[in-house]
Amino acid sequence: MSHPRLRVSEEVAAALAGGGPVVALESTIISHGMPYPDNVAMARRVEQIVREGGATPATIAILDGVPRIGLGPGDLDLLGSDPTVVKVSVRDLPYVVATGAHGATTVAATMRLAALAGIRVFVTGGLGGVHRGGESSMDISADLTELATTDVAVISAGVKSILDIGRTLEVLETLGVPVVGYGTDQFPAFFSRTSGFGVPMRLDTPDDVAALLNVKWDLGLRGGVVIANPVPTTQQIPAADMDGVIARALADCDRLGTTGRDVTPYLLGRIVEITGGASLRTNIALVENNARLGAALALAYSQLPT
Ligand code: PSU
Ligand code: MN
Repeated sequence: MSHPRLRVSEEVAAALAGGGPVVALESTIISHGMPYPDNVAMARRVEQIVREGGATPATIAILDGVPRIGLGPGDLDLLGSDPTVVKVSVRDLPYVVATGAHGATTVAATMRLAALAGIRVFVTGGLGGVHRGGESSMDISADLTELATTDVAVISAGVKSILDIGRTLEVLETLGVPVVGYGTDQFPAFFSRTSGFGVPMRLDTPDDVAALLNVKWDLGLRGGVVIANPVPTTQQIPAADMDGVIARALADCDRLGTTGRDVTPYLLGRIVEITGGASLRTNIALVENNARLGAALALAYSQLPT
């Protein structure tokens, strides 16, 4: 039985009831991560890729105060274009639900709602983490603390170097979160396949990742797993090319005095502006790449002997 506070679409409910593969998808990436209308096109395409991979997509958001698991095309349009949609991390969930507002869920909030619905595999673009200067500002994404406690595997292309990648990896280690390099020994930096930081473990097939998830949760090791899937080589932007762009975006953010939950959306939008849209093309390509892996992983996990 589904949680009484959630509204699960018929398609997702049927897949879950039959033990079929389901892939959760977040909505902050739609509402606050990319410009309209590319964001809506991306959201639809990613759902299609998940279907082509043999799994059921479950995009997660809050509409009129109802946490929704599995959306229709009109819902994706609203999320992509309505300026009243609030960015919802875990701390914001009760407020947005209780006041009947629209909310786009971050990695942290999407993980929590996916887990409530019984979904174990989640695809996104980039994770939140420790912001640069986070050791004094304490700006550390709730994505990290959520990974410590909620049993969902999160496929991303790593973290952008708008964050402090080294400290982000340190916090994940402290929280006991496995960070798996998928077909790579380097932790990827979103736009680029390399970050200069290694991964603590590497796996090369969906079956191997499914086996790790199974063992972790069987052992009662609660919490998520980061599966870091580098952007395809042909689509990457070399780290050296992004360094100057990111430095400019960070300087502009400082100058404007942007803080709190507005920091990440501001930086994402500014990077698209500065690169004249090149970063957006890479962003879309890496999300699509993650969706292909997500479908394969959900399939492999659903086929494990129970
Ligand atoms: N990084 C990206 N794209 C994104 C986000 C992060 O490259 O869209 C979004 C995700 O929803 C992530 C959130 O969970 O930003 C983190 O926000 P904050 O740093 O405020 O926790
Ligand atoms: Mn923050």
